[in-house]
Amino acid sequence: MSEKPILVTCGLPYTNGPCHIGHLRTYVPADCYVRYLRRRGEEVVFVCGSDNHGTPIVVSAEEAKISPREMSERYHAHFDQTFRRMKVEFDHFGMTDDPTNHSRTRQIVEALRRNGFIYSKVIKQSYCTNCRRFLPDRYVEGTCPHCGVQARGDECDQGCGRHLEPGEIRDPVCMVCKTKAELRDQEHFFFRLSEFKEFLLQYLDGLSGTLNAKNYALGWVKEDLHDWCITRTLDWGVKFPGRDDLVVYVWVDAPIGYISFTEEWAKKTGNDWKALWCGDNRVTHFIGGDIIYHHCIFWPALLKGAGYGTPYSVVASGMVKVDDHKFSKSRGYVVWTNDDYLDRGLSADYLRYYLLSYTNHTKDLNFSWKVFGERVNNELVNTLGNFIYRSLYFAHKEFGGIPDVPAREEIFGQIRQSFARVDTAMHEYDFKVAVDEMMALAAFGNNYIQSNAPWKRIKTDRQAAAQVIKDCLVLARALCLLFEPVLPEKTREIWAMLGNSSQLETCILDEAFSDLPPSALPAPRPLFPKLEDAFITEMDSLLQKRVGEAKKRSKEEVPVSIEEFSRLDIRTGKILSAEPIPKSSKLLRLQVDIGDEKRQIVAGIAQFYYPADLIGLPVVVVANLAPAKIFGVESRGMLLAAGDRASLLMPRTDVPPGTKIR
Ligand code: B3M
Ligand code: ZN
Repeated sequence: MSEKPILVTCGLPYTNGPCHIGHLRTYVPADCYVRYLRRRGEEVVFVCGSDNHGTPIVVSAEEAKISPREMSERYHAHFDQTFRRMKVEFDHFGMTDDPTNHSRTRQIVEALRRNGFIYSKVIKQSYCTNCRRFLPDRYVEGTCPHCGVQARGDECDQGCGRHLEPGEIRDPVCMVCKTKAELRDQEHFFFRLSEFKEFLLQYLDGLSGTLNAKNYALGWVKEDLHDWCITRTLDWGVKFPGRDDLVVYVWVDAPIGYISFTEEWAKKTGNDWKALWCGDNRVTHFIGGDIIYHHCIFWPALLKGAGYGTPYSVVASGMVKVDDHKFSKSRGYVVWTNDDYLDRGLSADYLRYYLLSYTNHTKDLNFSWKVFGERVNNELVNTLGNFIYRSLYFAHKEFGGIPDVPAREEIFGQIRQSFARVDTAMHEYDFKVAVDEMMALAAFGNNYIQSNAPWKRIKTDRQAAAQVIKDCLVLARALCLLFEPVLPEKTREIWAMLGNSSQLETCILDEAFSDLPPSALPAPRPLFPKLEDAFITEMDSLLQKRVGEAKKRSKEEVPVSIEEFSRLDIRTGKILSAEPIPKSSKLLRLQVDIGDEKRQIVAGIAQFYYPADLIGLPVVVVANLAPAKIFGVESRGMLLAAGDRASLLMPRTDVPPGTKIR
């Protein structure tokens, strides 16, 4: 190949908790893509590593009473092993806390500073007077200034999903001791992201990858871009050059890890990392759909500002749901890769197949044990497995191996067509379509053997039976090559059963097109065991139990005393006026009579009510909620409503506004 090698990376897992199937949504498709390109004969470098810095890790390490480095090493080893077990095989899996990344990060920050893209400014930062420290990122919780939902210090993770700058969060509270934080002045360093608007518009226009990444990012860049504070008051992390009291924000040194890991790989293998990163490159990032902003806006601007080449492609996956619920460890909607899956003896290939073929890469993927069982049994076991086994079994039994007849030309034609369709889908990062095409070829094979019934033909026409079997074996070999990126374990075994002594990982797809020479074959074994209903039911009830326990725990965790309850001033009110808030599709500005006064309340109910219909309605109001500004509009109180469609609570009979709820 005359082109440069392609560099593929995956988002880096934080080292503060075990691998779950939510993680795999990025890694399995990336690994499949890399294997596929290699089967096409392309040169690919595949690197990843663990993300060791940032407050999530410090907070978890503090809880576990170990150092953040220890915590990181523990989970680093865990991810490394788990990925290998899932047959996600990186050429290098590094750590962002290793020296290569410290020095590469400092080099990039210094380059940015030299190029005038970093400035310092005194800002107000949350400070806990009880713990006597500044509260970066996840050390603080409060209300999102954009949407009013409970948020973490650096990100509105439950609400609008926006990135929050230090000091932006409303009503900050210390995560550790729950003390109300105060704001104190502190000098920090900022990256001039706002200067990259023109560059980003042009860059994103030409960006390859999935459309969700490109389009979301374009929308955000057009809306507004503000500078990013890139330092934090923490000990753990990469020291900001010249300042011992500050480290760089984790989202600076984490993506730089992609470069550092390439450097480490290059050193190990005697290659040149610069060829992969500088100038025009073929860097392809696989990420989760929740970190598009970081990869399509912040990261390319950082690279550009420091004089590096910018990534060629960003492939962003949809999120994973469990039983149709948003993935959530605390609510029990989680499936652990080791405990719930691999350790129970389930094949990595089955899960890889499900993750790749359930839905298109950019859509949300739902995991359910029942559907998992059905897909595996109907497709992998009954279609692919059945076809391969029947072909090999019959070849061995009747002919002792591969019969000595040339395969039919139309079989090669069929294979060629399938390969072309798979290729198009793979290049569009549409893994579902690609895998469906593969399975369609297996179904073709299954039909072919069924309708030509060599077990009947052999009784009258041995030559005709030999022809059918030969065609099937040629199809089986093509399927093996084609499915290798999806099912690396099973295909390796099929490859050996087909009498090959070569390693499947070193073969290319073109090998499907030469005729198979006659040779002896060993007796085959069935390779795709069926998943029993009882097992699926057991796994499913395990999950339901976990959800049930989480529900119980969350209720037990915060028992509310009657005193606490009586601190809430909940009363009846009456809506006097209602109007939309410009530029917000969800919010309404209400004036509410609460007895002794009139209150302005902002409520997220615009999608469910016409403003005019609300006027005069009795409502229930929490009157002593701390005031908040939502979308720049002051809100002093909250309406009570039930459910996803915000059904407003109201007294059953007429009571005057201001009546206390008890
Ligand atoms: N460690 C995990 C996440 O937010 C984060 C990814 C870093 S990629 C450079 O998904
Ligand atoms: Zn505190």
